[in-house]
Parts: sequence; C-alpha cells; structure tokens
Amino acid sequence: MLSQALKSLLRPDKRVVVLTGAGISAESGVPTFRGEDGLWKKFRPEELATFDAFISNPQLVWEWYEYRRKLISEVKPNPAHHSLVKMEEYFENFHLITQNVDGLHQKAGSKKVIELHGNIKRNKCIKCGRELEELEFSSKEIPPKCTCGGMLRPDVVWFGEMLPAQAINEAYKVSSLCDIFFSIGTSAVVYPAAHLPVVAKQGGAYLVEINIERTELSDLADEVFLGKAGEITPQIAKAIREA
Ligand code: BJW
Ligand code: ZN
Repeated sequence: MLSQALKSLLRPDKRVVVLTGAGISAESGVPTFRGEDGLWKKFRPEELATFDAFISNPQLVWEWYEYRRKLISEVKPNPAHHSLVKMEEYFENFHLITQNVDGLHQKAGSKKVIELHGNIKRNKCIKCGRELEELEFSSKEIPPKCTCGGMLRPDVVWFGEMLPAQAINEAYKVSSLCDIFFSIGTSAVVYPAAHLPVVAKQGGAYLVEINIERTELSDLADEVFLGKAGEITPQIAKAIREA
C-alpha cells in the first residue's frame, strides 16, 4: 500500500531517480551476490571480482563470467524491469542507474540506463584496452587473447577499480537533484553506488526502498516496501497511471 505522501509525489514533472541492484533480476533467475538467497555462495564477489583474482587465476575468473553470461542470455526481464520502462515514459525527468551488468533493463526496453559497473557482454584487453564484443574473438584459449597478445577480461568494474567517470558523475548529479529516489533490490553495501541514496536524501529527496529484507539504507528511507521487486514495482507503476 503506497502512502499518501508518495502518491502525491507521483506527478510527471517530479524528478525521479531509480537505483537498481542484483535483487531486481533475482525473479528473472539471476542469482544475487548477498542476502538471504544470495547465490554465489561458493564465490564471494570480494574474492573473485578483483583484478588480483583474475591475474592469479584467469581461467577460474573467466569461466565464472562465461557461466553467468550463458545464464543471463537465457533469462527474461521481469515485471519490475517492465514497470521501470513505464516510469521512464511517464516522468519527464527520469534516470535509471543500475549496478547490474546483465543488460536486463535494456532488454525490457528502458532507453537510457546509467551502468555503474559495466556490462558483462563486453570484454576488454588488459594490455591495450581495446573493447571487444563476444563474437569478435575466437575462444580457443581461456581466457581468449587480443590481437596484441594481452588477455581479455569482462568489461565490468571490479573491487578497487574506478567506476566509469561519466556514469558515476551523472549518477551523483541526478541523485543530488531529484525529488524521489527509489532504491530497488540492492544491499547498499558497495560504494560509491551505496552513497547515491544518501546524497539524494541530503538533497531533499523522498527516499523509497524496495527489498525483501531491511538493509543499511532502511533507517534512512522515508518508505520501505518489504517485498519482491517484481510485485512492488508494478504497484508503483499502477499508481502512476491512476494519479
Ligand atoms: C530482492 C529480491 C527481490 C533479493 N526483490 N529485493 C567506502 C567505504 C567502504 C569501502 C569502500 C568505499 N569506497 C570504495 C570502497 C571499496 C569498495 C567497496 O564498496 N567495498 C565494500 C564491499 C566495503 N568499492 C570499490 O572498490 C568500487 N570502486 C571504487 O570505489 O573505486 C574508487 C577506488 C579505487 C581504488 C582505491 C580506492 C577507491 C568498485 C566496486 C565494484 C563492485 N563490483 C561488483 C562486481 C561487478 C561485476 C560482476 O557482476 O561480477 O558489482 S561486486 C557486486 O556487488 C556487483 C554488484 O553490482 C555490487 C552490489 O551488489 P548489489 O547489487 O547490491 O547485490 P547484493 O547481492 O549485494 O544485494 C541484493 C539485494 O537484493 C539484497 O539486499 C536482497 O535482500 C535483495 N533481493 N531478491 C527485491 N526479489
Ligand atoms: Zn590488446
């Protein structure tokens, strides 16, 4: 049930920012990193999603990503992703920021997505930085090599690495200037993404969280929906149509 305060804010001229995390794709069948049914139980991202881990065991890290790529290529966006497409169409000033690398927002039809942690479909050479799509190289070797001889790695952001400057700068800017900030399906423990809702709140935004469990952010939020993103987000989209 949406509060009256939130309902009254759901006007087309309100500036809206949505930050999504792994939880929004959970109902599509993409495992999350942490939380109750946090998936990669065998692999802690803090151990595998680092450049050092890649250098010490490139094969293992590459194969983890290959496994996930295959899984992601077989799943579909869920009602939460689709509801955000409706919200993008409704609000005149709408920004979708995602920590996910699965491309499911784009697959659902979201036109503009700020990807903070890269995209699992792309690769880049660790030596010359060249970006390559999956089909542009032969994978006889694991990991495959670039024409310059350097190893290819997924074009995602690992711990200790800088986020793409344009993406994080835009994310900070729109978060500091918004009227409503939705944090959906993120444990809000990985920085700098976890700082965005705080910046929004400091800027006067109404902070809404959607998650199956309480997080680090819950105490700061104006409204917490404890439930599945695929069930709650459509209720927000429905309220917009009724506003
Ligand atoms: C549902 C649901 C359903 C389930 N419906 N909900 C400040 C303080 C402390 C540390 C740092 C700091 N600044 C930087 C750091 C270090 C570090 C960091 O944050 N560490 C913390 C863990 C302590 N950050 C970095 O290193 C970042 N870089 C950086 O800061 O650069 C500057 C710098 C460089 C060098 C030196 C110093 C500074 C980079 C972070 C990169 C994160 N990369 C990963 C991997 C990406 C590639 C890949 O996919 O393999 O990104 S890690 C992983 O975590 C992935 C995610 O995007 C990210 C966030 O996870 P997310 O999305 O929140 O998922 P979960 O699983 O944690 O949560 C899921 C949630 O969904 C749960 O809450 C569930 O309850 C919920 N849920 N089902 C709704 N159906
Ligand atoms: Zn190269």
